Amino acid sequence: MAEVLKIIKAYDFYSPIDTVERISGGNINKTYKLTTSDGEKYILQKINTSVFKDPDALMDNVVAVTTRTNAIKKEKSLDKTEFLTIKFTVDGKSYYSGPEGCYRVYEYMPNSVTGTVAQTASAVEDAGRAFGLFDRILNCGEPLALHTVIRDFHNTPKRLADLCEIYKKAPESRKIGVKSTYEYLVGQGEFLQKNYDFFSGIERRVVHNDVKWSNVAFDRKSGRAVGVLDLDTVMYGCIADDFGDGVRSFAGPEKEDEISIGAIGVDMEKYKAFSRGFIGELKEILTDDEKAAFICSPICIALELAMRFLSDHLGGDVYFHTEYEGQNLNRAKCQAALGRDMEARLPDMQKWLKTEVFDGF
Ligand code: GN1
Ligand code: MG
Repeated sequence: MAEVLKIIKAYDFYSPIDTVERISGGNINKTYKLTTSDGEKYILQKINTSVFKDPDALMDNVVAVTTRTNAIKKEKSLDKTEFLTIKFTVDGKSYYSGPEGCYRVYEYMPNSVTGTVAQTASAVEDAGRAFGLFDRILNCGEPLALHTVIRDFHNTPKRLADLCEIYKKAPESRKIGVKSTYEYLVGQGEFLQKNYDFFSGIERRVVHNDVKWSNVAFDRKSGRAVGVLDLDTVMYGCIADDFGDGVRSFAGPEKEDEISIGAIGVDMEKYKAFSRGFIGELKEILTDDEKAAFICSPICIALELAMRFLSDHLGGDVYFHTEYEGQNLNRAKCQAALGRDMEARLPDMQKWLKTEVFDGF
């Protein structure tokens, strides 16, 4: 906390900071809510530089994205939607860098809350709409110049090769309880390769790359989704990956480390709600290949996350923040079980998308 008090001196908050509150939730960065004596709120984040090795590139992207989204909000009078805004340091920099690490400040989305809104189908549809709108406006007009902040982010064959490599080297103590999940994932190699090859040939677009429940801000009173958070992984990629991520997060179990197998599966009502919201905003710009990629993308993303969580468990929990021993293994098992359930429901999901959302493309 002493560290935080020092960082805030790099900013002019117009009135003194009264309270600093740690916000839980993110797996990578550390987040705090700051409140001034006038009741103004800000978000302070410590950037995890082991994950984001080039903070200049990361913050160049954030500035490019926030500038574009806020310009479009103004131009199109998008009064009901909020976009993140960076607060610059008194020296005019987009982030603070010093011996304490790298920190940045966002203005707080007014009257918003995260995580507390019930995950009902209508809230899911609304959240889908917020992400769809975000992706749509980042892909209109002059193409944005963005850095690739993490290479091979959705390269599932590489994620699998990395997992196999880590598995070979991992101590026996980390392999306890891992075998069946590991073997299941290895068995998905052909499926992942086929889809990765297909996705790689599809139009590159600016995509959010972290479409999950905790990255949606809701209005405190109305409960409507007002905007999307977390711009760290906004990069060029395949828009189907955002759809897949949204499905696995919004229509899967609410807890990412759910261990009760009976509670792990796709909620088809929420699947439909998310598709309506997300695709409703994007329908006009999607190509047939993109639409086709939406069918398998939720399975690919669930398996990708299962591989990432399992690799981190085997490698000693160095990437994702954990709150208890074995959390990454539970997360991996949960995503693998979700992948399996989606596989079984694939015909239903495909039918719904083709007939109800894409008018039989
Ligand atoms: C990480 O830190 P957070 O929660 O925004 C991860 C995402 C995963 C997500 C799973 C840079 O995001 O890729 O989908 O956890 N971010 C990075 O909850 O790896
Ligand atoms: Mg993120």
